[in-house]
Amino acid sequence: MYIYPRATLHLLHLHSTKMMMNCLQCWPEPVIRVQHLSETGLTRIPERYVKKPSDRPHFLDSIDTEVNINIPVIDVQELLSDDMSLRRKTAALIKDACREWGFFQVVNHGVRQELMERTRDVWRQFFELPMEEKQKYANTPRTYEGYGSRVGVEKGIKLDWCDYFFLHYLPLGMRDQTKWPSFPLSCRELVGEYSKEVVKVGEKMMKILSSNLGLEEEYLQEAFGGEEMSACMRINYYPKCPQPELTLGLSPHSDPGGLTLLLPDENVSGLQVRHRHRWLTVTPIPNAFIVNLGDQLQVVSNGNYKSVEHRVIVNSVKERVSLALFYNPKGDILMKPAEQLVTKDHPPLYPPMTFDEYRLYIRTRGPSGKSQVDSLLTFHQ
Ligand SMILES: O=C(O)CCC(=O)C(=O)O
Repeated sequence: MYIYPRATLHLLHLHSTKMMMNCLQCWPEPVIRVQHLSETGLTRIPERYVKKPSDRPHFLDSIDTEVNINIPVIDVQELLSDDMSLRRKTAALIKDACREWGFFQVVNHGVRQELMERTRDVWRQFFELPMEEKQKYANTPRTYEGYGSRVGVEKGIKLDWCDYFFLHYLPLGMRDQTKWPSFPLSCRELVGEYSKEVVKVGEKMMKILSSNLGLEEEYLQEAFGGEEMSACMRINYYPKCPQPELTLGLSPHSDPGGLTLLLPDENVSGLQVRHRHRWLTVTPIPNAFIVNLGDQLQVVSNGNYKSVEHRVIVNSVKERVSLALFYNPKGDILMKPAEQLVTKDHPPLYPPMTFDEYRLYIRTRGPSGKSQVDSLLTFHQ
């Protein structure tokens, strides 16, 4: 049996109590919409968005001029096949992609192309609405639901060049459709239909990820709370930026939850994945979802899976829209390494913690690379 050092637990406890107390009901400074800034036609971005030189995108670094590297593209249709060997072959491709990249694109996933396109279009129309209409949904750091322009609640932090809309889809008790845009008229209906279909893809992926760890197919889903798992969506809107070389649309981060299924902009790339110390720009494949592993899978798999750092660059020519569906654990159950993956030689790397506690921790500072999940690592006596 492994004992988590008291100091670690104490630190976590202190940290979360302090965070709870600090967690604001409103943002620490007036919120400025990035889209508004962009539309004023400014030629220099405000200081708040200028990253320090080491955090700026180095455009040459992100483009491999010799070879065109992309994250793996996996056809998942065969996961439904009756032929066991075809299913195993696809599962093996996913296993390799998880080990080498933590990111991959899936095609033939079963979500209708027309549903994907309409949902993305409806969000594009939402961001094109007059500001007064969008402001009706302005969010606060209490639940983050609604129209937002920052993540971290610490006063004075650097900001990203992005506005977003955040909503809860599951569990049902957290779904409040009155907080979703009522205009465009089809928005609520499309979001419901789209999320239902994408969650099904997430369920399928969780089974494969479980089996690939040598666990029962249902293990990860159960660890996430079974039918009470949670799912939320963040629709990102990256306006045109006059000085894209100085800022980022989204700072480096790993996703705090389980799995992310991202529908990127079909016309504008921007997502970069850190791979072997380099930032690589993902080239989206039409009608694919970009799947990546989050911190909770790193925790439950006891480090066998790694969440991977990613960020978003912006450009001066075209705005970009992306839809991220986060497949997450239920908020109040303890997430900890699976016992089957803990041995004498491979002790538990992470202390038990609920996803709600962890997310609060993340939201204090906003995106911070992999420092947050890494700070949970326990040291064994
Ligand atoms: O816009 C993208 O391509 C990535 C978005 C993302 O990383 C996020 O919403 O967490």
